[in-house]
Amino acid sequence: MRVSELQRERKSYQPKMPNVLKGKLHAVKGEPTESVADQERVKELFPYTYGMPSITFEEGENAGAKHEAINVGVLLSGGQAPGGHNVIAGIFDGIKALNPQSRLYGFLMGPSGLIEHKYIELTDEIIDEYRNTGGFDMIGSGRTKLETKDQFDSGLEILRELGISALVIVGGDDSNTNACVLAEYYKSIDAGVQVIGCPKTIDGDLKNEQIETSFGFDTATKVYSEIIGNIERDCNSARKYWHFIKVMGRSASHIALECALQTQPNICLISEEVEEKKQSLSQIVEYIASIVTKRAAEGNNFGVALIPEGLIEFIPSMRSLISELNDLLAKEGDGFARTPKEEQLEFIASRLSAENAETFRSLPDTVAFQIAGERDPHGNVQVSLIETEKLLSGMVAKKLAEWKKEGKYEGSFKTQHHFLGYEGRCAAPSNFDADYCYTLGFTASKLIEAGLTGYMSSVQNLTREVSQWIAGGTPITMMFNIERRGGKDKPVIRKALVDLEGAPFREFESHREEWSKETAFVYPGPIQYWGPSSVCDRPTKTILLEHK
Ligand code: FBP
Repeated sequence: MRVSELQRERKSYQPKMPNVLKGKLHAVKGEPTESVADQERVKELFPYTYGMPSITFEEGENAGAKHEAINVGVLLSGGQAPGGHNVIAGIFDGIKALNPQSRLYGFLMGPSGLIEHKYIELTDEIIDEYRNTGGFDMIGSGRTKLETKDQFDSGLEILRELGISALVIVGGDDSNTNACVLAEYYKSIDAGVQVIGCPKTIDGDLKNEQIETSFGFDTATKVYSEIIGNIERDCNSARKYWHFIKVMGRSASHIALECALQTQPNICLISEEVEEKKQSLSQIVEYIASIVTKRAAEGNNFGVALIPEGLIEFIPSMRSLISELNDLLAKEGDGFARTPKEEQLEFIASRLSAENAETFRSLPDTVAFQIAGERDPHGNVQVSLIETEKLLSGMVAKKLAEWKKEGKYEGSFKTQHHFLGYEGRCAAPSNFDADYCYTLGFTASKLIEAGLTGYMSSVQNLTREVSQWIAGGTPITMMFNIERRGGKDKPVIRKALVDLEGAPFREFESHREEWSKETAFVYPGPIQYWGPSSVCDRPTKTILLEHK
């Protein structure tokens, strides 16, 4: 692999770790836990891993530590997030510190590597090449769902063959849900394999009282904010375009909100608010058009609007359309695929209920095709493929043309479109993510050492200095509730959407009126890896506000 100068220098960065992980420690058990909802149902489904206590590591003698060599497996699941390689490095260093003969195996391309027995042994040389780098390319990632007994048994075969007694699954809410199901199954058959989860996703929606943030959110939002700031500066220099910028985050709007707090754009939509206020597409369009009109009246025919990727699914009429479409495509997907392209939209419209058919027919063809496109393995609409930014700017242009005729708007509306997603997911991790990920990995090795299973590695106190971070483990069942998925009730980790009563949204809400009128742009600039700690180590505004 060719190595850049930055990478060469960055390789020698030694991630900071909480003091507690530096010496001898022991696991302190908290009270028995309960799931966030549906306690009886979840307890019934997870008799072996329900109710376990939270774990906090404290300084002191290692109690009951196993010092013999252990073999551990790791796999990366789902979308890339900056810092994944440091999680692996943390596990590696952790198990080697326990016993230098310990071995770490990486399953290739996500859960499918476990099922299909594709793996590599991760040696010192490999690990060193990837320390503090972005990406998941050390072992690759994938979205195969790990959920059937056959898959679990096939996984167990290779784990046994390699003498692996613990598996770390690095993933988002769905992957950690499956990690818990796997932990439960292996415990129920006394397989002798521990399963530990690790909270990953740039979307920031795997968080709760125990998990303060998922890794990758910090770096990805800093990368997007840098780019948004650059666009804002260009926008404020030329003063002739409205920039519509869609940002990733499949469902939750945490990314959009964090970027708005960092860059102060004129408009930022928050999907959760749209849902709460039951806003229609035309109301959203009018909201944007009215801001464009007010700015035009001041001679400002330019601006920046942030659109969260998942918006479309939070507009009630679109949500209802998508849900009917999901069922329809599940049943008649083959028929749809066989239909000639020019008849496909009508194939769908004619099979929908009257109300949803009307919504579907009102969409531009390109967007209608995108909404009817292929689902991901978890059954999600692939919102990253839907060009919401173009849909909205097109509809705003139409509205402004109407208002112009009525004498309500005087101005010019020229647009540029951007989608910020993939460019942030593999960035070199910020100091925060480099430290956090390494600590998560090291903590996972300590949970393994303590003989635990069905736990997620959890690190708290993240707005303090790293030395004061608290390392421990949270039983995954604690995060469960029952949700309707694919027509069935399933135990899943509850996704954290933007809390409209929470401090980050409140902060945004208190400023958005001012930001919409004035040009209050902030240009955060690129992530810094060396320099003053106030610049290099600062966490996101979201976590700072949440833990004020
Ligand atoms: P995870 O939840 O798996 O971390 O992935 C998040 C994400 O980056 C979303 O923001 C985005 O909608 C999706 O992945 C894109 O998926 P893909 O990489 O399969 O195109």
